[in-house]
Amino acid sequence: MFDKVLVANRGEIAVRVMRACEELDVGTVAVYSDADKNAGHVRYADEAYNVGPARAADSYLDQEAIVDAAKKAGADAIHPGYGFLAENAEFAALVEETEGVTWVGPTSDSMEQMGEKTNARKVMQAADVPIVPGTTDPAESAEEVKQFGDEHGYPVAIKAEGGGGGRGMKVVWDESEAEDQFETAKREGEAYFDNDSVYLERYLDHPRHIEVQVVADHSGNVRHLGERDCSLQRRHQKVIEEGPSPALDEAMAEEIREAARRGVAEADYRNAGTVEFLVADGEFYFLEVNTRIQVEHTVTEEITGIDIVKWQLRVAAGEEFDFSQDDVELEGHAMEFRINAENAANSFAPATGKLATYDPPGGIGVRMDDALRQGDTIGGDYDSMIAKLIVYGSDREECIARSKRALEEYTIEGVTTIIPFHRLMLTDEKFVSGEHTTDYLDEELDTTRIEEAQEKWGTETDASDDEEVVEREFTVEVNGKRFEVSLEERGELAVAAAGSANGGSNRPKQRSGGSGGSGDSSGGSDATSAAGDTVAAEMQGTILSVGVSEGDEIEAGDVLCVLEAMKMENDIVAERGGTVTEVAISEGESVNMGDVLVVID
Ligand code: MV4
Repeated sequence: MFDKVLVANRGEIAVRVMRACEELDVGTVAVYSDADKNAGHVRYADEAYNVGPARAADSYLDQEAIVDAAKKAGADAIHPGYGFLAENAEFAALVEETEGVTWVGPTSDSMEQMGEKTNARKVMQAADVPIVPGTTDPAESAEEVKQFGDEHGYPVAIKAEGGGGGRGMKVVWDESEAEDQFETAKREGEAYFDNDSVYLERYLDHPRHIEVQVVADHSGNVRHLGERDCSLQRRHQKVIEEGPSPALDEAMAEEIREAARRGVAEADYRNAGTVEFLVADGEFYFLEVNTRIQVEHTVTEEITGIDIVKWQLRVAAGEEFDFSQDDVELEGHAMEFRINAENAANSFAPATGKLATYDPPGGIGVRMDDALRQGDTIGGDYDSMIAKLIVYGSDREECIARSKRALEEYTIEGVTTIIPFHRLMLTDEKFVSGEHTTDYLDEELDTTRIEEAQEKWGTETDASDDEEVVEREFTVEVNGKRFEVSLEERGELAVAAAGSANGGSNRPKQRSGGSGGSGDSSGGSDATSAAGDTVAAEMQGTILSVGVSEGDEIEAGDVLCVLEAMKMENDIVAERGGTVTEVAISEGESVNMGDVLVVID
């Protein structure tokens, strides 16, 4: 076993991995950015190294800085957690090539192979795992899309070879859309994944999302640890995960679990991974493999009693499993509630603030995975998840009842969270009956019910009296769908006077401090730059593509650029026409909240 492990991550997952290390009597090394120097994972670790400024691209994603920290600390392994570099095959290879440091995860080759979606589909097919009807080679033309549609029917999904998660899929609802969608899919594949290759699948309507946890050691032993149902998602972001799935009968659940095992064995996979499936019309189909520990691994740990992270460390250190597949028993039911700093009543807009009160629940069957304490500040530098509440019950009914109790106990004041949303879901007929599909939140749930829940169960989120609270309205387009987003900016204004290219709808509304006093809601600066209105970034992120050039004549609705933030692609859309007088960003560039993107006259 290792002497010392560097955890190349932050927040709750960093503490989660360090807890496993502690139990194995392994030393822990944290890395942190300037924004995290007092963070919970730094407090928890035996030692900690600064790897750079707040911006993730310059710290948690800086591969050389992470490896240098491991060398400085004398760490003999690196665990990546999830997100950041966890599925970056190039980083895995860098660690594999670093003398004396072991990568805790699948090999970089496995990550490459499973990351190439058509290859993953071929491997699964070879293992007799059902795949979504479609191609296992790249599609070369829109004509192929039309032929596929003629043969399999519409809708057709065009998927990016390098895509995954919530990214890289275009749906062709009829033949007339084939040309445009094919070109868009290739262009976005190139922009987002540096790979314009795409493949085709029959689009399954209203599927459920079922995933199987697998672990494999170096002797080729492969174990499944049961499935998780992740069908409650919002814009491809999981919100509540549970296991076992309420939507599968035991026969299909067993079939899916064994299919995942066969596929992982065929791939000669090592360490922990998750095999994702779609379930529709009584059939299941392979979707993709995630080559990392997932946020929701906790659900599996609660129903099997197996510490997955410890087994990741043991397997990476060369140990074999000391349990057979028959020893894996799924007992009871577990749910994981992602406690995000978001305003669910306002399109789940990210929220920030100081934790005036942080009082998590406890008691039998209640697990908190977090890295926070009262008084900590939730900033906007990283993703919005601040904790995970995992609840176990002897069956789904007890799990729901216990979850209601735990969420009622959970008191957070000073920042808006989605706890009221979770409490609503536990009373929602579709969810409680287990009949929800992946489209439910995006297409069916009445948002007024979320507002009512927030009214009923929301807590004080007023900024401290001396803090300025500025509310800004934005119109963004996500995957072709327009959203009115109102973002609150607290404390030092990132941008004193970002005017707007949209005639004012994102003009800052200056409100007095305290609990959102009325203030002058139409206030805020009218300042626009001499060259015209500036369109500024409202959140930290990465420019995926730029749609305009200086001198362009644009119209309202034109996409100025695409900003990736919190794992979502956000089209930044001009709200009114004009001439582009300045393009201040370029593809691949990271931007901070308030950075000027485009100036329009
Ligand atoms: C699909 C699909 C329906 N049919 N593929 C979304 C992102 C990527 N991981 C795959 N996704 C989907 N692929 C076919 N052939 C529906 C989705 C999908 C989805 C899948 C799982 C969980 C949530 C989802 C939300 C929207 C769409």
